[in-house]
Amino acid sequence: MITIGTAGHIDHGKSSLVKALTSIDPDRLPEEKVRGMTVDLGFAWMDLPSGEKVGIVDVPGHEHFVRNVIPGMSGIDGVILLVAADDGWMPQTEEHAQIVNLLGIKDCIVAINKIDLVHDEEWLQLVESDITERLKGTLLEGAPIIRVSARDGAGIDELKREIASLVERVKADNDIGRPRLPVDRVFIIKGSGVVVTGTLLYGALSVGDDVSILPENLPAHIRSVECYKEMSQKVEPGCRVALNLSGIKKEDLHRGCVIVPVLASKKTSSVINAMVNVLPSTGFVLKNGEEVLVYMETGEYMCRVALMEKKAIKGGEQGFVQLRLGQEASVYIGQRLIIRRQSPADTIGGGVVLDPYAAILKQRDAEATITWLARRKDLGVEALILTELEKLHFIERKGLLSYSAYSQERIDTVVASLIEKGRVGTKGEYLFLVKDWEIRKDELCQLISLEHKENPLKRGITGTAAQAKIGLPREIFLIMIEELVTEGKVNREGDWLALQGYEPVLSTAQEAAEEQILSLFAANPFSPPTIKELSKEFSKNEDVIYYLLDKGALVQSSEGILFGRETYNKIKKEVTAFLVANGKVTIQDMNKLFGLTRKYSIPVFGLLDKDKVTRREGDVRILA
Ligand SMILES: Nc1nc2c(ncn2[C@@H]2O[C@H](COP(=O)(O)OP(=O)(O)OP(=O)(O)O)[C@@H](O)[C@H]2O)c(=O)[nH]1
Ligand SMILES: [Mg+2]
Repeated sequence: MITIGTAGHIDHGKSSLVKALTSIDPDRLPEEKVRGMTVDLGFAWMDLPSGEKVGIVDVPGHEHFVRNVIPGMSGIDGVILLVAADDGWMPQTEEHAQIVNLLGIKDCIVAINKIDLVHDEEWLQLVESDITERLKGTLLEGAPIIRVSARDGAGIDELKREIASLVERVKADNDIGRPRLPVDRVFIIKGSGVVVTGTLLYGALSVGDDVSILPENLPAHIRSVECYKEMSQKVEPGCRVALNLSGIKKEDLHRGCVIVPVLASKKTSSVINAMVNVLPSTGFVLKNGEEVLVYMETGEYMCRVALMEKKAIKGGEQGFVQLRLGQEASVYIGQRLIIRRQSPADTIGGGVVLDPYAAILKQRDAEATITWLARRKDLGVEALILTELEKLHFIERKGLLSYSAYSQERIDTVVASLIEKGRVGTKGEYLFLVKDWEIRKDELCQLISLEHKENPLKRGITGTAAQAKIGLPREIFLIMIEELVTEGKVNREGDWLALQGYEPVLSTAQEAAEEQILSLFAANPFSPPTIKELSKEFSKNEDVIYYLLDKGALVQSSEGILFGRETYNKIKKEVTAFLVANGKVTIQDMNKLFGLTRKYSIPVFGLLDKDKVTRREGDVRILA
C-alpha cells in the first residue's frame, strides 16, 4: 500500500483536486470551510482500477502552515505537485518542492490545475517549461506534467491513470518488520475512546498489539484498527491508519508521538549526528551554535546545531552537523529531516540522520567523527554494521541496528558474510570486529598488570572491578577471561584475577612489618587487635595488613576484629569437637575453652556462622 500527498501554493486547487479524485472533501475543519483555505492536514483515498486503494494527504498551501505540511509528507511515497495554470510557479510551490526533494520522496506528478481559466496555449507551454526548468537537478526532475481542471473534471482520468502508474513505480517492499506510526492526529470518538492517525511505516500493526508511545515511552494497547474507514485486523505499512488505543489518555498523545511495538532496545535520543544540505535559494548560512527548528516525521523540535567541519555551511553546500534537540525524539538511521528557521519562517535545508545516538561532540573528536560519518553517508548496510561495531565494540546480535531502516534478516545476511570474510566475530550472543577482540584482550591484561603495579601487595584485581573498568558486557568479559586463563596468560582464583606467575613482592621494610604483625598475633592469639588499632600502629605499612588479609594469613570479623589464621583454625577445630561432644556452645564455654572475653566471642561466633560451622539458636550456638 502507498500513500501520496498534495503539494503546492495556496489556492492552486489542491483540496479541490483531491475532491475531484476521491469525492472526499479533505477540508474537515469548520475554520477551513469558512475561510476556503486548508489550515491543517486533510485525508482522503481513492480506488485504483486494480482495486487497490491509495491514501492521499492534503496539505495547506499558506506560508504560515508549512509546519503542518511536513508532518503530512512524512511517510508518503509520491506527491502531486499542483501549479495553477493562471498563477504559475509561486513561492510555496518552490518551498513544497524543496521539502519533497529534501525528504527524498520517491516519485512525483505535476498537475497544472485550473486549465479551464487559461485558453492561451502559449502561456500554458511557458508555465510547463518553467516547471521543467525548476525541477532540474532535483529528485522531481522529469516528472510527468498533466493538465487538469478540478472544477470541470478535464484531465482527471488521465491524472488517475498517472497515479496508478506512480503506484506501480514506487511499489516497494516497505515492510521490514519494524512498524512505526508517526502520529499526525489525535481525537476521541464517543464510545470508542482515543484514536490516533498517521501513515504507517516499515511494518504491520495488528489489533491486540501492545505498543509504546514515544518519546514518553508510555504503554498502550491497540483495541481496533481502521484503514480507509474499514475495520481490519492488521494494517500494512504505507497505509493511512487510524488506531483506537486503550490504556492511554488523549492528553498524553500529540502530533509528533511515534507508536512502536514494545521493545527492549533504545527508544529515544536528543543528540543526533546528521548530514545536512542548506538550500541555495534562501541566502541562509548555517553557523555553529545556531538555533533552528528541526522536523522529523510528524515532530517539531527546537534544536541547536554544532558544526563539525567548517565554521559555516552556505547555501548549496552540505556538511556534517550535530543536532542537539530540546527534547527526546524517536530517531532512526536514515531518517530524513527538515530544518526551518523561526524568523523569517522559512525552510533552510534538510538532511539525513547518520547516528541517532551520538555522544556530545568534543572538538578534539571532530575529525574522527567526520571520517566515521563519511563512511555512513550512503547508508549502505555493510558500512552501517562495520561503523556501528567500531563505535560500540560489542553488540548483541538481535539489537544490531534495530534503529535503522533495514530488516533483521537483511542485517543477519550481511553479518553472516562479514563473519565469513573474517571481519566480524561472534561469541555468545555478541558480535564484534575481529581486530577488536585481540585489542580488548590486551587491554584486559594491561589492566591487571597496572593493578599489580599500583598495588603490588594485592593478589590482583577482582573480576567485578576489572569488568567495570574495562566496560565490557558480562558475557563477553567472562568468555575473554576464560580464553586468557586457557592461554595461560591469566590466573584466576575465586573472583581474583592476576597475571600468570604474579607473586606479591614485599620490600625489606614491608617484610619487617609482616614479621612484626604476625608475631603480635602469635603473642596475643585470643586478645588480638582490631583492624583500626593495627592500622594505627602500622600506619606506614597499612597495605601489608591488607596483603595478609588477601593472603588469608589474617581473618577479619564483621566487627573489624582480626585473628591470626592459625588461631582461628584452632578455634574452629576445637569448637567443632566441643559441639560434637556437648551439642551446644555458649559465650561462657568460649571463655573456658580459650579465655576469650565476650568482646571476642561474639565476633568469633560471627565468623563461625559465616563459615557454616555453627548456627545461632537463642543464646547458644549449635552445629550448622
Ligand atoms: N476555475 C477553477 N477554479 C478552481 C479549480 N480548482 C480549484 N479552484 C478554486 O480555487 C480556489 C482554491 O481551491 P482550493 O482547492 O481550496 O485550493 P488549495 O490549493 O487547497 O488551497 P489551500 O489549501 O489554502 O492551499 C477555490 O475557490 C476553488 O474553487 C479549477 O480547476 N478551476
Ligand atoms: Mg487546500
